[in-house]
Amino acid sequence: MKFDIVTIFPRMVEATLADGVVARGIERGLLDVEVHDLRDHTTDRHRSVDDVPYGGGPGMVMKPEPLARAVRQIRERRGDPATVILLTPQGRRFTQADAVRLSTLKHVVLLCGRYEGMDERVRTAVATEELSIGDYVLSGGELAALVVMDAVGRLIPGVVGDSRSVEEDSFARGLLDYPHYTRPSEFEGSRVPDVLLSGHHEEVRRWRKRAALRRTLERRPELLDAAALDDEERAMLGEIRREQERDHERD
Ligand code: 6GU
Repeated sequence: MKFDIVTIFPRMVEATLADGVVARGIERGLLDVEVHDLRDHTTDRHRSVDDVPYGGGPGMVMKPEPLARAVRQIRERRGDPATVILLTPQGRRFTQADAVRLSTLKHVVLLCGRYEGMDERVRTAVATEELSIGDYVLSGGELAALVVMDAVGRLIPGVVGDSRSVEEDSFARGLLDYPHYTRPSEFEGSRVPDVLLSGHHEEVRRWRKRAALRRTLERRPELLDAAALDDEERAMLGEIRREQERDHERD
């Protein structure tokens, strides 16, 4: 899978390609990542990528031409991408479902926004979609592009060593993860739940499922509306809710 990232901070992006899951994908020949310096696509002496806003007001606006030129060159050198994504806080919220969708594509271009904003014609004439990674403001799209590439890259078969850890991920099924434990069996007075030491695989499986449901209900109840629960999970969730009602009555 090919990624092309267009940014005014290429070193910031390149620094993250040396380690971690994306680095592994590159080493294994599964990911082909190129970072493009937006300033290489300017034509003026000052290599300007921004200009004052029409209509006045504070801040600068990213010019459309360097971004359009960068994407044109990517098309010429690397082929037509399946999607050109503009990373901006105005975008639709990036979710695991987007990561899964993007992981099926052959070639994704990520455009990192900077400054107060982008000329609107980047959105309409250059990008094919706009994504945000959450409801907070970053000073640029670089970190967001790296988040998207990490979340997508780890779904490419072979990038993560053990594919079971991707399949069993929290969010792969729309629920939060169950608690994990390793040795020692007692740490600062806190013991690992007995069931995990018991060797009863079926009981362990049920304990984990129940713990994941309980956590999701307590911390992110809205996820349960969208999660595809099986019969066992629906029954467990009913039990957990009844337990919680009993606990509240007692308070
Ligand atoms: Cl994609 N860009 C910026 N600048 N801020 C963000 C974001 C993106 N997603 C969340 N906050």
